[in-house]
Amino acid sequence: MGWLTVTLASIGHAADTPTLGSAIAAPISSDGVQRVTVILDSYSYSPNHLVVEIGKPVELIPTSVTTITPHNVIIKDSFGSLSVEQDVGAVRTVMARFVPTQPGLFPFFCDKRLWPMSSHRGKWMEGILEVT
Ligand SMILES: [Cu+2]
Repeated sequence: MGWLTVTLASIGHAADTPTLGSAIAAPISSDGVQRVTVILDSYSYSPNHLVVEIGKPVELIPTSVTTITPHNVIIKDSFGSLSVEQDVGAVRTVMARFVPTQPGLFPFFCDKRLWPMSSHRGKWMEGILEVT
């Protein structure tokens, strides 16, 4: 405790809160899918406030612009209706499909970490999925 605890805690809290950007509504394609690209960088998602409609399929296209650091996208809720866990390697573009069935605000985040640093979520690599 003491010095070490304080030092690690201060590393893990470079910022006070994540800064949410404008709410971006996922556009609905002609095939009825809400398709949206999210750019991953160290340590951010852009956009980081996504709005999707309940009951319609969502195709999330995480696209990494980092050259080394792996990231991921995790979205879970207490109802078990959301269960996304998608790795996104450096410079990779991947896809995660799901159908939101519960309205609400759900955090999405990256839990990758380089020990003993805090997780990327601890560096505020997180956002909000708003299901309306
Ligand atoms: Cu990450």
